[in-house]
Amino acid sequence: MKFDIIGGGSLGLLFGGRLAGAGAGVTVWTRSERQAYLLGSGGIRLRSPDAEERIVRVDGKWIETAHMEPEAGASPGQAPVRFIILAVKQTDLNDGLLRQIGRLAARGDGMASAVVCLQNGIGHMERIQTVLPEAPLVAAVTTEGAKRLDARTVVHTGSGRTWLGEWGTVASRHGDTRESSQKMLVSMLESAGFAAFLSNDMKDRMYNKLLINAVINPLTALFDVTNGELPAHPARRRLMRALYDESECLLRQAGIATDPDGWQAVLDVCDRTSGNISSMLGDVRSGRRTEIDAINGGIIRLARQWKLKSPLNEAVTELIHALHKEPLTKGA
Ligand code: KPL
Repeated sequence: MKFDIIGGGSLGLLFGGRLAGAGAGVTVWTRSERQAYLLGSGGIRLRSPDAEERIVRVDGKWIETAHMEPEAGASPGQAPVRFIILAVKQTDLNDGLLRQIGRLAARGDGMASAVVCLQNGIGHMERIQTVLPEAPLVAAVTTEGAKRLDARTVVHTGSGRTWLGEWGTVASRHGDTRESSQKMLVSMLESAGFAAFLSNDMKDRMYNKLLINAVINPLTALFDVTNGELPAHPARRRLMRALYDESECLLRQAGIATDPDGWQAVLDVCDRTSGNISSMLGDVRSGRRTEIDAINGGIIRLARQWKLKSPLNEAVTELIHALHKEPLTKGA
């Protein structure tokens, strides 16, 4: 089985490294030519939480060269099943990148590759579907914890679960093949050591992951703390709870089946990934655009649609926007 991993961030390296370690053919497509070179020449360095390390060989390619891939039918002997794992943040999902992915999906053995989408937040599946109307899409939600240390090194900071399910209704030329290929994907992920499951209720799962991100991401970024430090302080924990309650109540009123143990799930993620900084804090620290509009912004849009109020989500969204324009320095 062949995998194209789009993005050499923490999740891209974790999934790419473990799949390659389990015998899959893996190409990691990166935004920087240098990272592609480093991965292709040295492989991915996978570190377990107890600091055990192994190096796995992968192919590293620069995403700008995607248009040079062979056209459909030009590559005899290709693997019969191929997945493109889209492991970049929502903020990096621009039309140019999606068109590159469309080219990758259309090349090779004539069998359309499924595109597996691992993004946080909501709204991305609809956007991807608009730009790639022909590609079979698989929505994915993962609670795996990973931290990238450098261009080649990733630490698996906490084991989680990954759910996958078909998105949309692209008519497939291969009928049943699609369902069986999703089963093969799950069993490949299992061989790579992931707890992976097929799901028929991906929308609810995505919203339940959204609830976790809507609490942890903006608050860790605003307080400049690790995921584990966030609930450790009583005032921060009260704020987490208030933001959780507002968001959960809104989702429920909008007809989403929220997890009855959702609050505990938020605390569990903080615990399992306690040494991590959230992706949003990472973005704020490096002056990059954050995913706030896809996370808390998504909740605000839903609230407006249902004529409901979302004052806390609005407040954290405004504060993160302000922080992005004027990053705080610790101790300032
Ligand atoms: O998904 C995450 C993120 O940082 O974006 C969490 C679950 C908060 C783990 O860090």
